[in-house]
Amino acid sequence: MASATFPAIPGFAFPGDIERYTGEQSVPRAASRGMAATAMTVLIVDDSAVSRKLVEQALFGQPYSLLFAATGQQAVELYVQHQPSLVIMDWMMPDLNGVEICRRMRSISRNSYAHIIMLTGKTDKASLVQGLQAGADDYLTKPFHEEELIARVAVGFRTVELHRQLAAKNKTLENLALTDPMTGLANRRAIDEWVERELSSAARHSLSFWVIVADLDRFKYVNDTFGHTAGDEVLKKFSKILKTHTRRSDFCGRLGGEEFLVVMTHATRKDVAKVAERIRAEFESTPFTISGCSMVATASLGIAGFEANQAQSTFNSVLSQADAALYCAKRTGRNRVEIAAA
Ligand code: GH3
Ligand code: MG
Ligand code: MG
Repeated sequence: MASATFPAIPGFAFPGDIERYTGEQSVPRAASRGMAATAMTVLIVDDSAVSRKLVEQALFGQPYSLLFAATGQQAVELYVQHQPSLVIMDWMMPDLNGVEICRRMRSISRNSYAHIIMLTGKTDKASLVQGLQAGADDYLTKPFHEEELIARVAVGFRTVELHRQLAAKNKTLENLALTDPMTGLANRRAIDEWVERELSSAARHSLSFWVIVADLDRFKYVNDTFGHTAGDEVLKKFSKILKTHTRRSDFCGRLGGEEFLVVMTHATRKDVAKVAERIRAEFESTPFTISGCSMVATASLGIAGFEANQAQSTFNSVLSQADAALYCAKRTGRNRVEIAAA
């Protein structure tokens, strides 16, 4: 997950007694302790300046950057702009009440979880249930106990950190589920998901869309002669060549076995043919040394696609045309590039 950096808020006027507190005097700046500037930010929301001060004093000496809002509207704005990890929120506000602010904050999608603590003078259970149901994680009643507030804020940051770790792990798993482990290229699942989207966008905007399919030649022979491990090395080498000869915006994947795919957009028929030919030539001119023996592997490639105006095309139809071109390359001698008729 990219860590967001937030620009300064030029001209952001805090009316009345609203101040954006950077913690320079009383709270150590998070950045100076080598932390991400936004990771340890607490947004304190209260219409009473005295109450805000009490929370500020309670958190004095803690490693948090503090932001202050005196109205619900400002709270939501600061929440969007600064993505604080933790919010301490008063219940009764002049414009929006705590429950409404909570609901609004929860409806805003963001990369990281925020822990919301309601700080309220209301002690009846029905109100507390309402606050928790609106999305608050915890609550404290006023007047609060300083040590308890500090402890609960620390618990909140622990929860936020767990959320962050979980999100990072999910991202890793997601990437693994879409990656071919041997070559690091997109796997069939990723190809299906990504290419279909890319194709419909190309068709909608009348852009070009090209598929190159490549199949290594007589690969069974490579395995049978040099062994499966050597075969794997050849597959990895071919994957590297695919990556080096395509742009970052192109898409390379492993369809399965010794079959690969490249999707190119914003390219002419001539460009694509040139790229495919370069891939073929580079692979042919890369000898492998296996157990002291030198060997050369080759690949055949088929191309299909369109330069524009193909709203009816599906990925499967383009892929089968590219496959037909590939088998034409196989039939006519291998180690060749064939392009489907326009
Ligand atoms: P052609 O030129 O007609 O494509 O012949 P070929 O031998 O390449 O085609 P065939 O489909 O007969 O054989 C493909 C071989 O690819 C057989 C299979 O063992 C091998 N293969 C598939 N996946 C892997 C892999 O992950 N690693 C290795 N080493 N070999 C693989
Ligand atoms: Mg093959
Ligand atoms: Mg094959």
